[in-house]
Formats: sequence, structure tokens, C-alpha cells
Amino acid sequence: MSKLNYQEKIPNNVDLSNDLSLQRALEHWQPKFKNWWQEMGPDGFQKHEVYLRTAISVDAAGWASYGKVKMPDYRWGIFLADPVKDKKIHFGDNIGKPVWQEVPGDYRSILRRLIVTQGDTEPASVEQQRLLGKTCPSLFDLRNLFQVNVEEGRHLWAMVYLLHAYFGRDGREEAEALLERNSGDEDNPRILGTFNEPISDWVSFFMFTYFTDRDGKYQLKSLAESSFDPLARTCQFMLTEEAHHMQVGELGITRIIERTLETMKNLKTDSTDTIRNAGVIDLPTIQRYINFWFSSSLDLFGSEVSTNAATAFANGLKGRPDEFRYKDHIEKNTFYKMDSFVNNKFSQQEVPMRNAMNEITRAAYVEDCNVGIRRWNRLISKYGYDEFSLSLPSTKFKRNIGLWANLPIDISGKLITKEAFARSLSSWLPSSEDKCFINSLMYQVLEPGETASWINKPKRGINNQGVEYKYIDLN
Ligand code: BYC
Repeated sequence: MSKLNYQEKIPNNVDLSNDLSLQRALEHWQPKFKNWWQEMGPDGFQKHEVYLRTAISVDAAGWASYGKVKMPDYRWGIFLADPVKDKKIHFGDNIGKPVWQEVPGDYRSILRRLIVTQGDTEPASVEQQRLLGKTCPSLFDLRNLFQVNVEEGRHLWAMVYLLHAYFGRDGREEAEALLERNSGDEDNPRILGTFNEPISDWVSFFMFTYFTDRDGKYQLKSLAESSFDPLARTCQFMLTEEAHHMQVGELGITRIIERTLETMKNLKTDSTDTIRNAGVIDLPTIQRYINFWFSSSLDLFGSEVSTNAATAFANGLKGRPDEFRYKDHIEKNTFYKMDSFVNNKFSQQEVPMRNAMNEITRAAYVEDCNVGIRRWNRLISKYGYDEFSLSLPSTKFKRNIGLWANLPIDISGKLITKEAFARSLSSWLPSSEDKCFINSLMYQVLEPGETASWINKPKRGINNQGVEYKYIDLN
């Protein structure tokens, strides 16, 4: 098991001190990253000590050490899961050959594109969440936001390391560009749609960490299968951190729903107006936020039928999440049946399995998203409101990428007229009135142990600390 070296300017377990030109290149990028963090990272609280978790070794037992640290002093570093001896390629046309420790010339540009796309999402999410500190519902939540932010910063480091170490000058240029594109920037936006959406309230933050970070989980799982071993090992370690982000989302949404249900019970009402007047969020509004973030995140898997995905699988660059679960790892003459849309009508089509890889990954993701939905519905039913239930909208609803892009399909997956679709959209997605209401609830709570009106207190603190613990020193 490799220990992380914390003595160096850039903590790492990749023996950076023995590769001086790489070390110099990364030390050249480091101040630019720190500038970006100051300018585009969390607004405020940069001088305060925050109770953060930092990785200290990459094995399951010891990867997290907790302590108070100022965010700009966080030890962002380069950590790869330990190598496996004699590892072989386990899917695609090159199956059985040794994994690559260097980038094969033929796959250079496609691998670079995958790494840049992955890398671009990490700083994007920090930018999207930049202002949330101003309206945090508790000190506990504020600390969780910052934990997520510093770890996304580290994930950026992970991709930048690969670009610098394996892609020469164009890798270095791409690494610079990762700090130049900005979320929502009209001229130089982030690459993928969802990462240009504003996250200006905490309901959106919890939805993003539940739905969009879960796309991260599935994409990282796919890249963790890669035959390019440094990429696979980097992603394996990133997945440990990603799990925490999704948990922040799931617990956040659970606490919101609990608060709503308690209020409904106390006031003996399910009237939206009464619930809103009591300062909590009605279930239909929560459903609209689910609809928005789920549909947007579905686009992040790419087109249902994709030659890019087929090439990536065939060449062993990107596998399916948990590739070991499948019987056939070559999928040469196999087919996948999926819904299609031809001549203005739904139909079914059989697609070569390799071309359907995005859809296969998306289907696994949808199943995983449903786990939380079922849990929330059990909670609703526990409070005796069986007439309400939350659900995921159809995967064909409000898509911007792929087969279903820009089609007037309702949340149940039915094709309707463009006019009916336009008329109903504000009942399916957060309307400007919903956003106004949610914004009216957002105010900053910094008193340890206190929580805003619209969300329940967490049941547990972080790392066995109490809920009342001072997670951030504000003096
Ligand atoms: N928005 O064949 P297609 C995370 C582009 S999240 C805009 O359909 P392909 C995180 C695509 O780039 C995980 N453009 O799809 C979460 C391509 O453009 P070019 C991030 C899009 O290539 C929270 C064209 O459409 N990781 O880690 O098979 C917080 C045709 O592409 C979109 C990755 O995404 C979109 N939604 O698959 C922090 C993994 N979708 O190249 C972090 C790396 C597609 O023709 N990326 N396009 O100009 C990939 O594996 C693939 O690039 C994609 C697309 C899955 C994204």
C-alpha cells in the first residue's frame, strides 16, 4: 500500500520528486490553480478554519484524516489507487494484453478528450456553487459544501496530473484551459450542459449532488475500467470521495422532505399555500426540482447511439461501470434493444451493443437514482401521506442531447403537441415563481447547532462530532 508523501509542495504517491520536469510543470500550474480558487472558488470563508477531511493514504482504512484547515491551505495532491501486478486489459478488442502505462499513439486524442471532459466538470461545479456560503442553512451544511468543493478541486488535480504527465505540450495547454473556461460564461463556457446551469440555492445544490454527482460516479466507474492504467487508478481513488458528495445530496433532500412532512402533520394540511406560508417546501415543488436536475443529468451520458462510445469500448479506453458484472466483455456481434423515434413515432430498434454503451450506463444510473426516490416515498408514507409520491420523470422528457432531444414529450414519456408541451412546462419544471419562493427561504445560519426553517437538523455530525460542533471557526 502506498503512503502519500506530504513533505513535498504537491502531496503525491506518484514519486513526483523523481521526475523533475513533471514536478516543475505542475509547480508552474499550482499558483494558477490557487489564483483560480481565490477568484472562482467559495466566496468568503477563505480565511476561516474549516473541519475538513484530507486523504492521507489510499487504502480503504486510512484515506481520511480530519482536522481544521483554511481552505487555501488544503493539501490538494495527486493520489492514485495502488497498482495491480501484471494487470491485463479486460474488455474490448485488446482483451488479454497488458494494460498500458503510457498513452498509445492511436488513442491519444480520444483519451485526451475523455480526460479533458472529466476534468472540466470538476472546477465547473466549484464555480457553480461559489455563492452558496451566503445562504447556508447551517454550519454543518456549510462545512459539507466546502468539503465537496475542495475535493472537486482535488479531482481537477487528478486530471491535470494525467494531462501533464502523459500528453506533453498539448496536455499542458489543456490544463491551462481548464482554468480558463468558466461555468455559464457566454464566450467560454464549460463543456457539458449541466455544468453551466446556475446553482443559486441549496435545494439545487442537494439535487445536483444527488443527481449530477451520481453521473460522476458512473462516468468515473467507466473510466476506472480503462486499459490506460494511470487513468483507471486515478478514477478508482476519486470514487471514494464521490460517494460522500452523493450522500450530502441524499441526506439534504431527506431532511427537506422530513421538515415538510412534519409541518404538514402539525398543521393538518397538504395545501401548498399553507405549507409555503409556514416557511417549508411543498412536495410538488420538490418534484419539479427533481424533474429538472434528473433530466439535465441524463444528458451527461451522451447520445443513446454513439460511435464515440463504441470506439472507446472497442479500444478498451472506457468500459461499462462494473464491467465484471457482464458475461461478454467483447460485445462484437451482440445487440441492444432500445426505444427509438422514427417517422414521428416511437418504435424499438436493435443497435450494436458497442454503440449502445452510453444508454447501458444511463440505465444503470437511472436504477441507482431510483433507490433514493423509493426511500423518500417510504418516508412520505410513514407520515401517512400515501396519496403523494415522488418519481423520476421519463428519460425522454426535456432532453437536449441524443434521440429525444427537443421533442415535446411529457414527464410520463408521452409524445404531445409542441403547444401542449410549452403550456405545461412550468408545471413540470421549477417556474420563476417557484424559484422566487425558494430564494425567499434562503438565509444564512451560522450559529452552531442551529438550522434554517425549511430543513431538518442532521441526525448525526461529521466523524463522530456532534451536530452542535463548531465545524467552522468564524472568528
Ligand atoms: N452537454 O457521441 P456523443 C462529474 C457532446 S460528472 C454538451 O453523444 P459521447 C462531476 C460530446 O462531448 C462526469 N455536450 O457522446 C459531477 C460530443 O462532442 P464532440 C463527467 C455534450 O462522446 C458533479 C458530442 O456531444 N465525466 O464527474 O459518447 C460534480 C457527441 O457526443 C453532452 C465525463 O463526462 C452534454 N451533456 O459521450 C463534479 C466522462 N453530451 O466531442 C464532477 C468523460 C455529449 O463531438 N466524458 N456532448 O465535440 C465522456 O465519456 C463523454 O465525453 C460523454 C459524451 C459521456 C460526456
